Amino acid sequence: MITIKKIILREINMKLVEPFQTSSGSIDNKRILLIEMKTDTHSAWSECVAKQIPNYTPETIDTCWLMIEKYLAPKLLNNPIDHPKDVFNRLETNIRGNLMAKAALEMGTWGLYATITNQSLSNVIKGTRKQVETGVSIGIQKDPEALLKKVDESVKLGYGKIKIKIQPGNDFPFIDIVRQKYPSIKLMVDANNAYALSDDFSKFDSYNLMMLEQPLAWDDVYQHAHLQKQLKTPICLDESITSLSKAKEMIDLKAGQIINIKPGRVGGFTPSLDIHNICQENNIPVWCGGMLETGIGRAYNIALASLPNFSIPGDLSPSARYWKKDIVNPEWTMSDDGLMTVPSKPGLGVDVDVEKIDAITVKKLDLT
Ligand code: OSB
Ligand code: MG
Repeated sequence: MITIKKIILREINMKLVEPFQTSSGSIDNKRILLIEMKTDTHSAWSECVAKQIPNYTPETIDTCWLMIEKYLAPKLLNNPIDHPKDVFNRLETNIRGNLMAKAALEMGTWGLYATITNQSLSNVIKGTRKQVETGVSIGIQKDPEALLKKVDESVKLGYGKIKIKIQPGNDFPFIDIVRQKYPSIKLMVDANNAYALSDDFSKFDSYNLMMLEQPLAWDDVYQHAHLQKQLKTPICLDESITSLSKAKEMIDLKAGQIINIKPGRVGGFTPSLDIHNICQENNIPVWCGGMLETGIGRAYNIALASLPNFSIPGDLSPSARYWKKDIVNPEWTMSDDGLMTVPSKPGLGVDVDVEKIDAITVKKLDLT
């Protein structure tokens, strides 16, 4: 039984080592919402992955703050929890959507449970991998040569998968220059909704891409089914998979062959585990997406990626790809052969640098 007595919300501001551009906009300075949950004896941190603007999903860091403060935290405070697997349903009761806000709290309870029971996060969710494969997501660059330079650096670092962001006008010459030089690297593209079903997709099939991620509307499954029929390249859904039910829809309609699971996007670990399992039963591989997290959110992603059906390298990069100095110790690092170790220590597996967090906190709220 876990009784949460206090939930602390904080906004911190951190600058990315380089701006990250996608088809829906560019980000440089990041506003980040961190959560700390406390019982009488233990505490755990989690991260809300909502962006500052609603250009990925409808949520933002500000809507999440409001939802957590007004509606979600009161469902957890001083209201005992038997097991973190029960938390998602509790947060779902009479509160629609707002999955990133829910996920931040839901995952925090898994972190708390791991801490209290002296187990690693990976162990708590029955992860099987001791190491996970890394991948890098490279933003849209000004020209193909600039992209190639980024890919050169990434290949040298040993990443297990390279994902490039694309949009109409920044697609084929960019993919082409990379494929010419690297005929066999694991390469994929992410369009973040930038295309329409009426566009010509035939060229994508000539680049031996692992997958084409979310080419059509952010909330669409149906049109992706039509597109998948005319494409050999597997479609991977990201934005439109917001629940187990959406994952089933994708599988039934054959709207995609791979799912990018981001625990923040689906409401936390419990729905992530459900999606992982239904995909495994249907021979649909999954991989763990990223939201440019700090080392705190990364701890949860890496634990999740240790599950058996996370068989494709995720958007899991070491701390240095995002931050000059991360807010955890040790920082997340990768080996020369592109692997990250899944911590076996109890709790998140990394220490949170509270002093550094204090120094960059711009807003703080204690809820009791
Ligand atoms: O579409 O996967 C995406 C970051 C923010 C919003 C959406 C996406 C991304 C990424 C970043 O691709 C991946 C990472 O965290 O390294
Ligand atoms: Mg994506």
